[in-house]
Amino acid sequence: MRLFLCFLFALGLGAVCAAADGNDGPADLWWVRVAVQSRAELQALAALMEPLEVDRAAGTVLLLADDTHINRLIALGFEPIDAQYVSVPYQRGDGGINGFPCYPTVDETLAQINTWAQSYPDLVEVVDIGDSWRKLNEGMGDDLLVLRLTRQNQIADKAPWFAMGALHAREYATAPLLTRFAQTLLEGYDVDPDITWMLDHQVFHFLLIANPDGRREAEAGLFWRKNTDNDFCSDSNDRGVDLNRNFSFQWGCCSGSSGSACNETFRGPSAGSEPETEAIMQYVTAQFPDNRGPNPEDGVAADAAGVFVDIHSFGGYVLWPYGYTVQDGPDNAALQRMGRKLAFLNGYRPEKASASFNTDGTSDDWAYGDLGLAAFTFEVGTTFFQSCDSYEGLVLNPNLAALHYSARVARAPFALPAGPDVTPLSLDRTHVGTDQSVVITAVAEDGRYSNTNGVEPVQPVSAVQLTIDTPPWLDDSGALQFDADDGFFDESSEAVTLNLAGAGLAGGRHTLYVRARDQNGNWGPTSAAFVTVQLLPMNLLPLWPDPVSVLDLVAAQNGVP
Ligand code: 0X9
Ligand code: ZN
Repeated sequence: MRLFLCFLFALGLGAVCAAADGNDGPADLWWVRVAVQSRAELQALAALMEPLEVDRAAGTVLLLADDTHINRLIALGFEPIDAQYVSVPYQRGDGGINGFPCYPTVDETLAQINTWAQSYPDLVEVVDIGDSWRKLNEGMGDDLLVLRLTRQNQIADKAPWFAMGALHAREYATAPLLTRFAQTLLEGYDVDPDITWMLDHQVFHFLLIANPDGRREAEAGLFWRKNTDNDFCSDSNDRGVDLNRNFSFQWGCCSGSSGSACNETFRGPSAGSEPETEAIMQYVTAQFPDNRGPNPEDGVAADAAGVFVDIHSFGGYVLWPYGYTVQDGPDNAALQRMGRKLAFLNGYRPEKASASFNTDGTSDDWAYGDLGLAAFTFEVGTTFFQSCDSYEGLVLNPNLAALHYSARVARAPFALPAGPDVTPLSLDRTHVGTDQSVVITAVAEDGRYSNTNGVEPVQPVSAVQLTIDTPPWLDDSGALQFDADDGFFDESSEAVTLNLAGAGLAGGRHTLYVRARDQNGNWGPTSAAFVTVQLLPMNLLPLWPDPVSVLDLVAAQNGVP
């Protein structure tokens, strides 16, 4: 069961709720500021957990705390003043592939999808997009399930984002990485401001396991790559079609695949012959706009929406189309720019997919070549059966950061990566009275590119703006402007500040949207923060209700009579 602990602020006008998972899963982490009255109190607190920042003048201490810590703090009579969500820490599930407990099996992944559908009915839809080869031909096998995430609301024009894992069965880390990314989205809704606006205004399509038949063979320990189509190289462990050579754009064109059935890169008998590739192409075509012009040399419009990511392993690359030819496509500069941005985040090498050798019939060439989507292949990790230690230590977090970025630009992936990032964005308080201001600081940074393969040009930041409750891509006419801390917008990295008065804002939680522009006029992606406006002046309110009632509240929330 999932319980919620709420920290009540100032007569309950604002509340921050932490999901307390009991034994069900990981606990959320919070930055919590706690009031301390004396050195002795601080000492007592330090015995419990590490004070990260002590402000003696204000009598506050900053802590990193999970729900258990927070319960303990409250029980000891400490007063949490504010709390800011950090993240849900990663925790291995039970089970997993034999010898690799960090990688959920096909069965576990499909069960997880259905569990999430039950737990998050306002965010999750499960779409059966077709059958695997075995299900279609042998009566066993699996449905191809898309985990579709978006907040059910009235918002129109949602930008689409698609990712798939395990198209190549043996690439163990791929599906778990995406599963984990989906989990961060689900658990971050209404808690993390960026995840909240993304789920409000975008749709995420996860085909976590694109090749379940092959994956089941790989789970049994075989280095299985293809699907299990038994019409080719029949009844052997080399049977099947390489699904990443079977997509219908430039299929078999360019010596980038094999016509021999037992080969690893066997392209199949015809373009899109396999049920898995057919289902993917049909689904993606139905869910995404067609951004292509009538001629192959027509580029995609700068404001075109749609990101497509295919996760593979291994090698440490961020690849973009085309793979079938060494010629640059019409949008190569934009794809390269976004590729360098993604590579900055996951630390990999950004390359056009044909850099080392040609491949034809791949998923990314199809998604870009046919539909004009910003399509990328990540080659994560250093081996197919990546150990859990290196997956958790090296692969997971940098790739979650890259995926998160790919999602934040889904509305205009051919344009937004040219603009500056706003990072970090911070507020000096999460709750503000109507007689107070909140000081918003940020760094706008235009140069967050990997320059390990060519150098991406960078421009000075020219403006940073804030809109309240309306995302800037919908309407920025009422935007407030940040000041450059050094007085001038003339560098590619600018520290900026804006004082936002609580006066005039309605009570309750607001979303602050911040974005920056460079001197070429390119806006970067939006970063958001939450602030809660207290209708009465903060200094007239007690900071915390009577401790006994708080303990009662926590007990009640935990079902203790
Ligand atoms: O060969 C492939 O399909 C990919 N490598 S893997 O080891 N995962 O099999 C590379 C594909 C490169 N080409 C494109 N991304 N277009
Ligand atoms: Zn692969």
